[in-house]
Amino acid sequence: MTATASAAHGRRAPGSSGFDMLIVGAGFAGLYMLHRARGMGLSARVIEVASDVGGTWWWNRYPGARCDIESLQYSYSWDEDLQQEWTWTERFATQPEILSYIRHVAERHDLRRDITFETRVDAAEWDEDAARWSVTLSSGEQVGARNLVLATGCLSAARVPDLPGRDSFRGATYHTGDWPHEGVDFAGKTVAVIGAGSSGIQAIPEIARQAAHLTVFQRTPNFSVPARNQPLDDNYVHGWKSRYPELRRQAREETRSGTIYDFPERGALEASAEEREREYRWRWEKGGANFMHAFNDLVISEEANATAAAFVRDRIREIVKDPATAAALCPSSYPIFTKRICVDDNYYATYNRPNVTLVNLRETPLDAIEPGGVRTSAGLHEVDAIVYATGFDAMTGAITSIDIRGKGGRTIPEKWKDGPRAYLGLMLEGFPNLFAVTGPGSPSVLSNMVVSIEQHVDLISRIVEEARARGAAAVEADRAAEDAWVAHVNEVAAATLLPKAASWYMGANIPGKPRVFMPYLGVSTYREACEAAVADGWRGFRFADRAAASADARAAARA
Ligand code: FAD
Ligand code: N01
Repeated sequence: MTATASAAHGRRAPGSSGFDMLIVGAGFAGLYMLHRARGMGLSARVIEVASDVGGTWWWNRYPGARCDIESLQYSYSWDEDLQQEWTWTERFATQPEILSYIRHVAERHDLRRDITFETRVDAAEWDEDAARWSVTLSSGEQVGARNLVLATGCLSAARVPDLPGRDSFRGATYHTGDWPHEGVDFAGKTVAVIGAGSSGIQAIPEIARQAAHLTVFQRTPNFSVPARNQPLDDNYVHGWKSRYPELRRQAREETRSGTIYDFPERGALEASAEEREREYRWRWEKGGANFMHAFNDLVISEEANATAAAFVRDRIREIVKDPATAAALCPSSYPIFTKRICVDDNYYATYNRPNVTLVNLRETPLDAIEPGGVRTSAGLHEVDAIVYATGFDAMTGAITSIDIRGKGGRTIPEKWKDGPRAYLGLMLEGFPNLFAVTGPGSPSVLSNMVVSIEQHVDLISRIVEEARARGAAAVEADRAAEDAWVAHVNEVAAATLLPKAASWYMGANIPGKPRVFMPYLGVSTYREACEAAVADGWRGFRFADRAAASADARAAARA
């Protein structure tokens, strides 16, 4: 390392000029970033508002919460011993099991000693002269950081809609994404669940088993496929563990979603009606999101897509005994797979229980929350508790809730007023040395997120290494490259049916949020695009020259 580079990036004690890297969030992303930063010899600290590690799996403790990507795939690949030693007990792990896995990782790599818990990052300001971020914590402390990594999560800003009278309710209220740690006992209670997305669909069967009566308030029905969750058998686990490195490589480099499924060989319209039925049927019986991969044209052809949607609607009508309830549960206003597919355990059959009622808010809209319950145009539904399964300000909410000011004092909401923009979904022009793990414009929520997180963290590490090798104090996305990437993300989405649903992918669940398709479709193609940019002399990245690096040395000397 050159003398200049070492001045710019060598270890410094926090409190002098701060850290080489400050990481916001201690979920899958923040923990791996910390591990990599340590490996590069950087001084690094994680700031986490929760009181322990886990991110999503710390917050979302609602009954029924589990992953919908098989546990053997929804896990880190960077610690070969860990992936051999860890035992997943079920095909789709429960929230407590995933949380204990993440805790185990934190202990195994002694990560907690570099994490500050119960502290929020409130603001960050780019200091052009010093070429570093000045970060304000909720404790009032100011911390300097050369690099600021937003490992803040795509689905971490829980959202309770601003319903009239919301705060007047005299019973207990909960949000699935901020569930009490001591659990909730619904026995003997009348309960309302508002929302029927993935969280609602997982929670509803569990709450129905406990509550005296459960009323589900549904505005838009979702498509859901059965999980067919089961204990993992030893042979299956051995099959994975004996080929882990190769299977992980395949997931990263050869798939659209970062997950290995039974991949399709042809389009739905190339198959006869009987062949389609057979294909859908065995996937439905096998369970899981594998169903989505029955044919290779399901997200590009409306006609093909309609065959899968019809199959699921037939299953709903088969399972749900009351025809009016079944009709209300059948989605018809958007193509299947254009909202995140839900994966359930006994969801539709739950509506056959005598203690469960579905209220179709399209027929009887929700007027207000009152002290005694939920009022729709048909009258008051009196309840003891309300569960909001109303989702998140996805992908951008956690980022924009931090007051981040880049070059010239520009804020991210100003930059994103027409929709989020980031080069490769990772770096923002005008915000040097700021990285968004799984940011908008990257595969993120359209993928196995652990795979996408690992790829982003590895790429960030390479960018920081490259800056160090060049003696550059700062690296920033190039405006033209950012424009081209945003156009490409839109072009890829526009070639599919994905923008056709009013989904949270489009920002449609947040009033006033620009309607832009946020994630990038394609894990392997995304990885190729990143690698091509690196191979092409770091195309799209502007590394500051050595003069800027010496500004850093001067700033460090001043401190
Ligand atoms: P998170 O786990 O969200 O962690 C971000 C952390 O940042 C949080 O702990 C938060 O408290 C902290 N934070 C945010 N802002 C601040 C701030 N200003 N200051 C301090 N701390 C802050 N993905 C899949 O691929 N497969 C699945 O099966 C799957 N299941 C899911 C189930 C549920 C119920 C939910 C909600 C999401 C699921 N996801 C799934 C997506 C999941 O969010 C990711 O897989 C992954 O856990 C995200 O990890 P992360 O570290 O990027 O973010
Ligand atoms: O949130 P959502 P979620 N009045 O936004 C309704 C991941 N995840 O927490 O569609 C009435 O999908 C809203 O209705 P509508 C996964 O990526 C994964 O369920 O806007 N209803 C909808 O029904 C997932 O996609 C798992 O008409 C209102 C619901 O609330 C993402 O997290 C499990 C309303 C919100 O659904 C988010 O899922 C859980 C209002 N004012 C989560 N506002 C796995 O299984 C909102 N709704 C892996």
